[in-house]
Amino acid sequence: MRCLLLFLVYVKVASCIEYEVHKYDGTCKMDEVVLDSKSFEISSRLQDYDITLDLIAKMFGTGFGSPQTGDILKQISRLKNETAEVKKLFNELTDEMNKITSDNMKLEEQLSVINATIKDQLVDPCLAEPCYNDGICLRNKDNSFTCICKNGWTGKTCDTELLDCLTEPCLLGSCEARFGVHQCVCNSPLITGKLCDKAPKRDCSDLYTLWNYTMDQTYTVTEPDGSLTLARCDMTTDGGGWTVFQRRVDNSTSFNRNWDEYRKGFGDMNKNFWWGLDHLRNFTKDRKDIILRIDMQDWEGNKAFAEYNNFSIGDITDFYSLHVGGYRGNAGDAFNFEWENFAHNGMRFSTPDMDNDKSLTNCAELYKSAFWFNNCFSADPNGLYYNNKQYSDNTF
Ligand SMILES: [Ca+2]
Repeated sequence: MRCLLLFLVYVKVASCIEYEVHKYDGTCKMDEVVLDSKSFEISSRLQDYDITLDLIAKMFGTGFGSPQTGDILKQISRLKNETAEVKKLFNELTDEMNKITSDNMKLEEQLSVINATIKDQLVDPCLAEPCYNDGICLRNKDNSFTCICKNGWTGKTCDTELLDCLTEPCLLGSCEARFGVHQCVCNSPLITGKLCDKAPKRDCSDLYTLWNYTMDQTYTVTEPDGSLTLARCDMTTDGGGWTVFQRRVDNSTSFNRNWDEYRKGFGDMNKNFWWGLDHLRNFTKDRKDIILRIDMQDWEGNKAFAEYNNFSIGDITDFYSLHVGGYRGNAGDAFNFEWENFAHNGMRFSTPDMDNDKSLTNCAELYKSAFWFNNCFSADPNGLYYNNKQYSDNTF
């Protein structure tokens, strides 16, 4: 294999058969030849300088007639050496650049393969693992997916449990066949869970209507913040489901108590007690359907009651002010009493140590009681408990 060594690089060279002529030093190389015009120009100039230096040297001849001529020839020789050095360096850089360009092309090829793979995987919907409960994901032609669900599960993503309530009973609902599967149908929209086993226990009404608790006793209910508290439930009076917040059956418990005790509650839930203003506030907060009922009995056994719709109380910054709506009953409407100064609706709660009433005196201290006093009252269920017929007691 032969090739010509060319020094003139202005022409396209086709004399290197199977090899390529290196554009910068004219040698034949297997390497790819850089066709960059800038490199070509630099290489050409270096070649020009070399030729020019040869011409100058020729003009001075070979004689060393004068010391100046000798110096000039020495300088020319030095410049030629330096030009050759620069050319060599340039060729090395060019080779290096070719290598980098070649590596770069290989990397780009690899990158395009990787990109294609990733792109393909990105459109695969099964990579997101959309099937729950060990369902198997199949990729469809249109890049959607189909889940093959394990036994007991259904739905597009296998997230719906197929419950056969014929074997697993519904707690607060009934088992009905729907779409070929037996499923629990809950007794109330408030009840949730596949087996209708989740329902609120906000008060005795929830316990009665949702949970079918029918005994008159103390149960656990859930406050709005999730904490548990005890509540006394009356499940027999007028349809049941009543949360009792005050109860007096004898004189064994004093109701002449201070603000903190009325806030937190006191007494024995099986006998005489006050549930507590904080519980009452939580219980009526954000509710529009609470009915307040007051039952009372005198020494002759005569009974009377009063009921109010839309019962609620304010928060502590409002001193638990009383709000009631329409009246129903046979005891008389004390809360919206005809003498305005004695009516209780809208009043703040007062205790002997916390006078929030509208009287110049302190009603709670004066009557050893605590209530939503005005100036002062038409009802005083927390007042002194008389043991004889001189004064009737109130149970409420
Ligand atoms: Ca006062």
